[in-house]
Amino acid sequence: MNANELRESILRHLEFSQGKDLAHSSTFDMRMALTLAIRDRVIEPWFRATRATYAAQSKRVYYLSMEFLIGRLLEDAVMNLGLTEMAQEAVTGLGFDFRAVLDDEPDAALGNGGLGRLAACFLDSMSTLGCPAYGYGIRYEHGLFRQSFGPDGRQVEDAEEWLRQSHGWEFERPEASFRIGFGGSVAESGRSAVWTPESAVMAKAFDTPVVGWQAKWANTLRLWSAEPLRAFDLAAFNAGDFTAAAAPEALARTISRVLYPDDTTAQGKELRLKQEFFFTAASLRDILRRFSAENSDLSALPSRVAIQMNDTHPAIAGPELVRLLTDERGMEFETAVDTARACLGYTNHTLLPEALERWSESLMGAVLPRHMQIIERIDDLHARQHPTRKSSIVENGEVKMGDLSFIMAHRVNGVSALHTELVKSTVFADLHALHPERIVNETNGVTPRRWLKGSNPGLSTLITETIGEGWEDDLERLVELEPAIEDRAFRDRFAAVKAKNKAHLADWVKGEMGIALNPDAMFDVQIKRFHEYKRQHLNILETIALWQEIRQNPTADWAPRVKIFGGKAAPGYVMAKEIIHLINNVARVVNADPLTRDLLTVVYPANYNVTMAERLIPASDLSEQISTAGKEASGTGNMKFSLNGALTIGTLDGANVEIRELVGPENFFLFGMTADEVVERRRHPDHASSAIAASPRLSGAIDAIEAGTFSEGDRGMYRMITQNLRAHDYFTVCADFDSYWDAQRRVDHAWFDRDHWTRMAALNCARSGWFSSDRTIKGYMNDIWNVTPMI
Ligand code: GLS
Repeated sequence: MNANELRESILRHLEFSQGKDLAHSSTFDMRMALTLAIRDRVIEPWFRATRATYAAQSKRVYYLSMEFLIGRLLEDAVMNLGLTEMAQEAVTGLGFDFRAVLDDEPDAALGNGGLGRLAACFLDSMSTLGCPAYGYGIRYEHGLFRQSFGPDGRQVEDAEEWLRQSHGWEFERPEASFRIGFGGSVAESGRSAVWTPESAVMAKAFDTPVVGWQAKWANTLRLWSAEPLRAFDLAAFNAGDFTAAAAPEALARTISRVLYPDDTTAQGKELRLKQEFFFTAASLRDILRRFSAENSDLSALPSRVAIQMNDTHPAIAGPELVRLLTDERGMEFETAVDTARACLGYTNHTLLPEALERWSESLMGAVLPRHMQIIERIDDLHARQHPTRKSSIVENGEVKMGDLSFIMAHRVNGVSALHTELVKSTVFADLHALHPERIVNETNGVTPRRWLKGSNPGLSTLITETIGEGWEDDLERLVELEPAIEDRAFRDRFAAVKAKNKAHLADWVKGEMGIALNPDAMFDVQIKRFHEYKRQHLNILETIALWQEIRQNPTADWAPRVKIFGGKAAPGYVMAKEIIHLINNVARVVNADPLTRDLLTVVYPANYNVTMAERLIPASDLSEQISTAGKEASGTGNMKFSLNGALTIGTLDGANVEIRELVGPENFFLFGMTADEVVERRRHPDHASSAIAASPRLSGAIDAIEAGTFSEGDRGMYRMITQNLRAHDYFTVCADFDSYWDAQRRVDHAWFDRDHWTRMAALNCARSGWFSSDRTIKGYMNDIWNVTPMI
């Protein structure tokens, strides 16, 4: 395709898809026309990949996930097709600002955080590697809520409206519709049973093609939307009861209406269970339909189908697949369990006890009566096969979805080396002892296309000029940068790229928030969901202590810093919202202080999302990865920062451990207790108070909060935070404070030798190639799915 053809294609879509002529087209019209012109280019690789998969009768991967945090798609697709310059030329030539057109696309926030973004990176890698795959999820009408801050600095939540404008990427597939039932009764007859649901909705498919790097392959993201069986109750309408007339539709649509805004917290809500069953059941029906079109022998299922359960959210896939194989296809129960297990894999993403899903037996029995029976039979079978096991799936009136997933999967994986070891030694210790071959590790990764090539064009150009092309899908080639890093000229260019990215970010912050940032200051960034274990409060306490110390000694040699925060708190998570509230008010006070103005600034732009991450990460100097050791399963933001040449200050938690090993301990600012030390330290009832008593800086910071310094004299405002720190401090903020402070001063010290800093930053980039999600997906393909690449 040449620039002229692209231009013609855009004009054609403006006219025939948008119904506009160029003169009257809006930015939206241009964005839609460009999207459709680009989508047209994706069709060829998409069809080619589908045909090749059918022709080779190859095994397919089905990635079942409640969340796909895909963000914007246009810029990524244009880049993967190699059309960036051409598209820019065409759009500019038609009188539009290319950046503004790209920025017009809503950020599809169909996920909460790391778990959902990982699924999106995996889609990109599976398409890049030529792994035949489908992503299956829910087409939420409203993604993660939009965050703003009230005048008092508190988080305000509003519904997110990504589907308000039509979504140019998707294809509606009304022929792929399945009836999904809930409740009702079960009639047993001999070996099988007949489930008669009490209510049902239709699951209708919407397909988005996912094109890989250089368009060698494309897969499908299939999202299910819930629709009523009967849209409208005409009798009720004719009788004048308009509300009743609309009721069936409203009720059905509720199922795919909103994404649960909770990360790492189990939701004991009936609607959530229905959402989980809804998309899992529709996906399995679709998988079996596709299988049966090519095969008549169900025993071949595991050789053609690999189903990955992304966390326990699709865990009902085990019993549902057994039900489909037995009740609907006549397979014998034990054979069905073995067949299902040979297809299924389960990824565990967290050890937090509150996040391990459990459903009450009574709710499960009411919503999915047949599945409850099957779960009990699976439990019995496992107990018979392993009589030494002390616990069971159903216990104390609850169904433990983690145990169910483990027992129904042939492989269970953790998401970083440390996390996998903890999976073995804690939550699944007893099951691991019975099935020692089942747990494997697949350390997370991120797609270098979006997180380096697309979001950091300056650094990408420098890399290509230094080591040549081809690193985008062979990221370990970044090590070839190492000899160049010894060169002062290269380091200067590396530093210049960072400086430019920072200047861009500073412009954006000025425009969004009216705050002027000193672009020569260190940009110190913590962006992620708000959770006590992630310890944004540790960061803000250190900020307060630093502010106090600068005030006492303003002429000392301080490294100027901009502390940047970003992230949302679950609407029901009061403590996390209080931490947000505190950060905003510390920012208000600190930024107004003329004594510290040039040395310390705190900014917290609202509504952090994928698009904002793409803006912030390339402009960061310091990456805050400061979770309580043992609590962050992996992290993936940590990898993106390191890849973009930010240094990490962090604990030995999640994938930080592997990052530090790979980039070298001398290029990483380590602090804090290890996971074992945290457990040991918590045994001392005074672990927090003794740490506070021993640290004048920490007590000074807590005292300032309690004196009303950040709450206009209101001494009780942040009682919830300070009392928790003084009394329980489960996440050991106090015990780690001094170590964190010292590490931050090592950071300051390193910052003064800017050339050395740049050297460390460049080494972080050069040694981060292993964190490509391509490497992760190859691991899944080999260790779990037994699928070979098609390209
Ligand atoms: C999470 C973990 O908290 C992250 O550490 C991890 O990187 C991510 C992807 O594996 O999964 N688990 C979770 O429930 N939400 C996450 O982001």
